[in-house]
Amino acid sequence: MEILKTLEFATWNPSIQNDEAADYTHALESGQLALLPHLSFELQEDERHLLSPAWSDGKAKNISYDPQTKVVKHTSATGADQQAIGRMMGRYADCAHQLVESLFPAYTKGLRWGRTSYRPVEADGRSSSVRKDDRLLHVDSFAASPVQGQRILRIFSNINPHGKPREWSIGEPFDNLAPRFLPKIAKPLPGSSWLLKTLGITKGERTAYDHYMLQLHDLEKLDSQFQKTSPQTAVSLPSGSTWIVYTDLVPHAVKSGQYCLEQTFYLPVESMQEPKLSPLNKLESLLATKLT
Ligand SMILES: O=C(O)CCC(=O)C(=O)O
Ligand SMILES: [Fe+2]
Repeated sequence: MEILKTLEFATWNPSIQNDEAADYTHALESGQLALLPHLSFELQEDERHLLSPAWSDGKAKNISYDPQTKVVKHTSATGADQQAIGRMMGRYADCAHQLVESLFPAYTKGLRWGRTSYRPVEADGRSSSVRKDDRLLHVDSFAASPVQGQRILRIFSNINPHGKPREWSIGEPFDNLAPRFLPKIAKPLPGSSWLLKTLGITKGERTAYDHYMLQLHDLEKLDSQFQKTSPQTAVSLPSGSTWIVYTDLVPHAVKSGQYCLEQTFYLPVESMQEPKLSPLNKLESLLATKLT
């Protein structure tokens, strides 16, 4: 299977035929990264000053925005600057939403909003703990925010003003990875999900599915042999481009790049065109047990 599915669209709401949509949805669900090299998110004149790492709070990896409450977090900006960041990220959230609804119309009903992120800091050389280091190959799983089986669908746009690509690595398919790591993962402890929720460590219940996915994420990052020797393909994501990928399925790592916007959506497995292709279904088959 090709890693990339290149789509030539240059608008956020292209109109496409049903069979085209089914084809794009199949590509995405199979683990291809949909790259739109000509779809750029344009900043407005009064947003250009937002292109600086100084707007990060220096602690969190990314500036974060909630499209539903419109709250901006993890930024040093205050007042009018903070409002400008919120407006820019809100516009991006709307564009990403239109794009998903246009290319994958079957998702419209099930799609749930996640956060928007703005990444103004150079990705190469940010210091962080191994578990938080996205320069290491991993599938996404969020320790504090269980998805309870839902898919993690993410839209990224490289808005670098100096033409600098964002460099990613893509690892081998989930079907190769999961059997390699699953034997090393212990079952969740009885009562642990209740405890994590009660202590406020997780927002909602960490299901068995979340447990296995988080362990998979952590074990991949912590395994230096795996990081060194597993097959990886370099993918260069040009400035002025947009890409869409199921990051819970496709192992990825960011090697370098600065100035990126990202929108997260969650999708129930039942809303997929081919639910069989979900990590939930794959893990349940491998473990021969229900995980949610
Ligand atoms: O910042 C990036 O390009 C991707 C980082 C990553 O792994 C993620 O956001 O899940
Ligand atoms: Fe990731």
